[in-house]
Amino acid sequence: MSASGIELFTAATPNGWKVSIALEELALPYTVRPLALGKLEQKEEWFLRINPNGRIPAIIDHDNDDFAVFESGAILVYLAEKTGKLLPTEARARSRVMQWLMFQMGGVGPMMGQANVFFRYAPEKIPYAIERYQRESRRLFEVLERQLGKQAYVANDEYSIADIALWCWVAGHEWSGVSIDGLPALKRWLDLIGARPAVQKGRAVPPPPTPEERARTVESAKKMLA
Ligand SMILES: N[C@@H](CCC(=O)N[C@@H](CS)C(=O)NCC(=O)O)C(=O)O
Repeated sequence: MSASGIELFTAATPNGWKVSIALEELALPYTVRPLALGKLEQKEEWFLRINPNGRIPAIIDHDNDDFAVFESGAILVYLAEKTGKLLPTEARARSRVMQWLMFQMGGVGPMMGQANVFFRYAPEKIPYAIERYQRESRRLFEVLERQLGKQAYVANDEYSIADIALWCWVAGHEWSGVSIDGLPALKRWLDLIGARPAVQKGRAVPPPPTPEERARTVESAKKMLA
């Protein structure tokens, strides 16, 4: 366990990247503790004491009496408040960031996550389930398209934790089998955020799993779903 800075418990997934990207953007010192999801390390007792939900990401802030935070949205808000960056203080601008962050946490993330489950991992292909989650994800992309047709960033006219949270999921649209064809503003925004050096650095944390590790994660996900 590190003695100072932020300790990040993570894996190479959209929810994990949200936090490593935010840490890079905020230039906060951090150490990475990768968890082997395929080996169900996230369900071990020691980790449940950090995140009772047994999922990544989670952080421990060693500069704040080892305070632990779980849920990626809550971690983003914690880090933004700790540094006074990526979350405006003016009430309405702040509310807009929270609205789009909740839109990601309650909508885009769960819908794309379920699209991944039924499109990629489920032992049985159930067209109704695949189509339901892909269609709902596409509908949410169209909501973003309308918003991004009006302004450069999702919540306000400046980059925020809402862009980080949404980008991490939407950038994986191909893996979820959801097209972004005919959504030019969304495409523009994907490229804009994806070109940021901190986004590229954070997206590479932890290094992507080897093909064997990835196969093990897929197998373990299938077993959990069986
Ligand atoms: N709402 C949670 C979702 C976390 C989540 O689903 N994490 C996935 C990886 S993206 C995970 O740990 N999966 C392994 C498992 O469910 O055991 C958050 O945003 O932090």
